[in-house]
Parts: sequence; structure tokens; C-alpha cells
Amino acid sequence: MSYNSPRLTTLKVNNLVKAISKAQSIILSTHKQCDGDGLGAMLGLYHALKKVGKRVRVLTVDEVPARYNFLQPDKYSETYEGPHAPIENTDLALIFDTNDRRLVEPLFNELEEKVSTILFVDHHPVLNQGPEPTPGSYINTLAASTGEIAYFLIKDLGIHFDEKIAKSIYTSIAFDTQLFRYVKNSATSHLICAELIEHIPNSEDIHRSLFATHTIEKVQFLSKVLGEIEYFGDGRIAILKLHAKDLLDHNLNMDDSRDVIDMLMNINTLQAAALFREDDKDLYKMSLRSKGNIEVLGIAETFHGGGHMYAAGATVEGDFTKLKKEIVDLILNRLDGHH
Ligand SMILES: [Mn+2]
Repeated sequence: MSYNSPRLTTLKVNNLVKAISKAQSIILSTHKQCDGDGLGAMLGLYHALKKVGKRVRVLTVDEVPARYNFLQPDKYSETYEGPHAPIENTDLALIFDTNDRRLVEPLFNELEEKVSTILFVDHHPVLNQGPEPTPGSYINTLAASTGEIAYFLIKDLGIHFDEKIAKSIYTSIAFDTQLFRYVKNSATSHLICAELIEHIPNSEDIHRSLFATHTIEKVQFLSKVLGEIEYFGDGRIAILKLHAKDLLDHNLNMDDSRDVIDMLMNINTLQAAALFREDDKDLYKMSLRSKGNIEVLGIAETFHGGGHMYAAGATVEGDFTKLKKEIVDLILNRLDGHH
């Protein structure tokens, strides 16, 4: 019986490796309201660069959600709102999981003053109507997570993996692929994780920390809101509105709303979903998801948002009934091929 070994798609990150090698001092950051991908990628690189004697700081724009406490962000990273020390002149900043500087403000503004070279390390498409990424940035939409890019950086720098590095990078990949559901039809995420897991004594704890985070109050919240889903287009579209205040009343934070839309996408007839989180009167954080037959990034871009082809978002303002109709029509047009 013949056996073809699975193929690892190697990312060519030479230019980033050069920039890192040249730099003595490095700041690592990611977009505001950070998630497991950006956080895991930068903490992995942080632990790796510490091993080779670089001066490294991890700065997040705002607070890291509690589900990531197992990575000890309190110990290894600082928030821009309350840094341990002022930001000093620094050779290089790498910003993970976005190429849109607006999502890194107000930190980005200060980095521009203090840092010689700022590079984005990302896997989101560059927005048609957004700010240009800084020159020399590494953007590869074939990477299923930015943790994979960090993995190749660490490999190419010749740094050996240890438990802390492996846990961080594994978190990044496990989170963005949702435990290998979204792997861009490649074996790469699996292969990298197969190598990393050798260094992780309790990988199932990571899975639980990332995905089994429901409190009893959260389940009560879910049972209330899931009854309010509206369906359109013969059950192919789901729309749900949440109130930020409702989240807070159930002791949940903004990070919890992302689980709700992931849950909607488990409905078998569904092709696309939109979640509107009302943060203020007539002001919504809109999240869009698609199972892959239609793109939703274009819809988000219509509202000056961004994201991935099949998972995107934007801040939208206006009357909910009108917004809902507009979004349903845009999705229906795509599903029925009239665009
Ligand atoms: Mn990501």
C-alpha cells in the first residue's frame, strides 16, 4: 500500500526573519478586543524571542478576555491603557491578525512616533477602501491563522519550541480554525499542531479553555436569545439582535457574543448569518458569517468594515428594521446570484 505523506505548505517569511534578526528591541501587538489567534501568535513569538535575548514587549490595545488567562497574559503582556512602563524608542513592531491600523488605535499612533519599523503580520485580505498596510508587511490569506505565520518565523529563526511557545501557537491555530473546522483545505494546520502537541502535556485543557467557557448565566442568556432568531430565505439566513446591556446583566462580556454567531452557524440549512450587537441606541456591532458559498466581506466593506471572505464585521448605525432588511437583501442577492 502506498502512502503519501501529508504536505506542509511552508510560508516564506524571510523578510520578516531579517527584520527580527536586525532588531534589538521589539514590540508585539494585535487588534483591539483581541482573540486567541493574535494573542497566541504574539505570545508564542514573545517566548521565543526572549530565549534568544531580544528585548520584547507585548502590548494589547485593551484588556485580554478572561478565557485566555491560561496563557498568563497578566504576566507577559501589558495593556496600552495601563502599561508597566512608558513606550520607549523601539526598533521593530509586529502587529498580528490585522492589517488595518484603525483597529490598533490609539496604540498605533504612539507606535508611529516611537518605533522605527512597523509591520503587519496578517491573514486578512487588504481592504479595498481601508488604509494601506505599512510597506514590508507580511499578509498571506492562505494561512488559516497568524499562529501559523509565527510558527514559521520561530522555525526560520532556529529557535526550539518549548511548552510556553507551543501552547501559545497551538492556541492561535486551535482558536482560528475552531479546532480544525476551518483549515483552508490544507493539512498545514494539523501538521503544525501535531508537532506542537508533543510539547504540551494537557492540550485538551486548552480546548476547554477556548470553547467550553459557558457559565450557567451564559446558558440562560443563550436560551433567551436563541428563541429570538429570525429566519429568512427558507432557513438559509439567520438574523439575531443582542443587547450589550443583556450581556452585562448576565455577567457576560463582549467577547461572549462571538460564541452566539458560531452557534447559529451550526444550523444545518443555514448559509449565512448576521448578528447585531446593540452597543448603544441604533448603534450596532454587526458580525457576518457564511458557510463558504457566498462571500460576506463585501457586505461588511459596504459599511466600512472588514474581515475575512466568510467571516466579517462592521459597525453600523440606524434603525434595526431597516438595517435588517438591507442585510437580508444583500445576502439573498448573493445566494441567488443576482449581484
Ligand atoms: Mn486570525
